[in-house]
Formats: sequence, C-alpha cells, structure tokens
Amino acid sequence: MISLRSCEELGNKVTLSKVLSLAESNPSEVLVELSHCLPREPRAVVVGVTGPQGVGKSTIISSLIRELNSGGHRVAALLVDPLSPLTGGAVLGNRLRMPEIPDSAFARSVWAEDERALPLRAITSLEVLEAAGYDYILVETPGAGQVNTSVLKVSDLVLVVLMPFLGDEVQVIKAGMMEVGDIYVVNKADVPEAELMYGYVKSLVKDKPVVKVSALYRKNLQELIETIKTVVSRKDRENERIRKRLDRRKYLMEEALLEELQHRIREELEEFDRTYLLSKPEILPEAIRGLKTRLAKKLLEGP
Ligand SMILES: Nc1nc2c(ncn2[C@@H]2O[C@H](COP(=O)(O)OP(=O)(O)O)[C@@H](O)[C@H]2O)c(=O)[nH]1
Ligand SMILES: [Mg+2]
Repeated sequence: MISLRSCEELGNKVTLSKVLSLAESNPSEVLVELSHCLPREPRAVVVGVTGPQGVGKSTIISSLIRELNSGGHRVAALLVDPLSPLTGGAVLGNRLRMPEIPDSAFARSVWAEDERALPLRAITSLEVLEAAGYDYILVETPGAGQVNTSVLKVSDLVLVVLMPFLGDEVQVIKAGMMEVGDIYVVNKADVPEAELMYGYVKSLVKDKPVVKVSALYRKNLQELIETIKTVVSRKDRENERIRKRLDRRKYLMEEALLEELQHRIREELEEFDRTYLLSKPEILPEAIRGLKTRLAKKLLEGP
C-alpha cells in the first residue's frame, strides 16, 4: 500500500524509492494506486542505451548523467539487468558498476528474466520516473547477442553503443542493430583502433549520426548530447514522441496481461494429471479447450 498526499511527492527521493520498490515487487498495485499521477504527455526525454556486453553502456550513462546535470538537467537512469542463469539471481552488475552520481540524479536497477523483453516492472518504473519530473531518463538494456527491440517501444530515441575489437558481434550488429538505433556511439575512442570501427560503422549506417566518445575519460560527450538534442527536436516536430508514449502504454498493457495470463496458465497446468496427459495424448485438444474456459472465468473474476 502506498498513499501519497499528492503526485508531487514523487519528486521526493525517499518516496520515489519506495514506489519503485513496490513497482519491482508488485507493479499492478502501483498502477492501481498511482495511474492518476502518470504523465499525460511526453515530459522526459527517454534515451534507450543498448549494445553488447562490455561496450561501456553503464559508463556512458554515468558520464552522461554528470554532463547533463552540469547543464542544469535532472537525470534518472533505469538499468535493466538480466537474470543470471548460474546464480538464479539478478547479476546487478550495472548497479555495482555505476560510479557515484550527483545528488540531483537518480539511478535504479530492475531485473529482467528475458533478455529480449522489458517486464511490466521495468515499464512501470519508467512511467513512475517520468511522473517524478526528470528531464532525461536513460534506460540501459542488455543487447548481448540479441537485438533488444523492446527498448524501441519505450524510448524516444535509442543509442546503439559499440567499441573497437567487437569481432563476431559485428555480424550481429549488421544483422539487426542497424535498424534499431537513432544514434550510433563508438565508445573507447581512447583506444587507437576505435578509428577503424568508427569508419566501419559510418559506412554501415550511412544516414544516421555516428559519434565517437570515450566515456571513461569523458571525451566528446558534449557532441553526443548535442546530437541527442537534435534528434529529439526533430521527433518533436514530427509528433513521434506522442506516438512513442502511446506505444509505451500499449506495451505496458500487453505485458500486464501477458504476465497475468502466464501466471494463471502455469497455475492451471499444475492441476493436470501427469499420467493422464502422457498416456492419452488424444485428449490434448479437449484439454486446451477446457483450460481456455477456466482461464476466461478466472480472468473475469480478476485479482
Ligand atoms: N578504455 C576505455 N574503457 C572503457 C570506456 N568506457 C568503459 N570502459 C570500460 O569497459 C568496461 C565495461 O564497461 P561497462 O560500462 O560496464 O559496459 P556495459 O556492459 O556495456 O555496461 C569497464 O571496465 C569500463 O571501465 C572507455 O571510454 N575507454
Ligand atoms: Mg552495464
């Protein structure tokens, strides 16, 4: 249960942390309690940051936070961490690797069991952060091996981060990431080989901006920020940010329904008699039909 006297209280970091913790454990409850606080139009510039593991996404985000902050912007970061199959818990590598950030900034990790999708808890957290009044929200999503297209559904613009010495990953980039990004960032420009990668990426993307930075040594970040602002102002003109918010709300609804449905389906499947399912496969169509009826009833009863 959360009770806010007014939605402005989300601007208080302690309150915001509490709400985000609840968004992590029970996003549906946050939606029930706080949907009236959610923004009615684009407020924050939401920047998705994706790319293979180790290219420097977290480092770029913490450097961008500092730069944007000293430019007078309020910045929040949402770091989506994959669940480790080995430990069974979130790696939370992003949180550990996020260096000290300024007082007025806010960073938060959420875990995701599926590398290709953003769970309801992540989308809800993003909505809450936007309601809290941040100017920029930077969302890190893992893109290792896979192209994380879900980040497209929630961001105003997407940075695809690359670095020198990517080897086989370059094939992946060619295969899918080239449609995903609005801006391509070649990080680790302090390494001489970055020049080669920069030329290569430029030849691949042609009409999209490619920016070379060194996040670790804070080089060229202003150029990156200017590029972000240029892309955002273009999208504002084209009403694309409003369309993005609509996409995000639909995605939120889709995830809310899918997650509930999946939970209910698994509950129902527990009930099935193992020997029966194995020894009489001819009942499968009938079993699925029966399951549908029971699910429909249960869903209507609702939580
Ligand atoms: N040389 C160099 N190393 C960097 C730079 N940016 C990040 N790194 C290093 O690259 C490693 C991975 O960075 P991280 O931000 O965790 O990558 P992520 O997995 O994409 O989030 C860390 O050891 C960073 O210190 C850079 O600009 N130059
Ligand atoms: Mg990271």
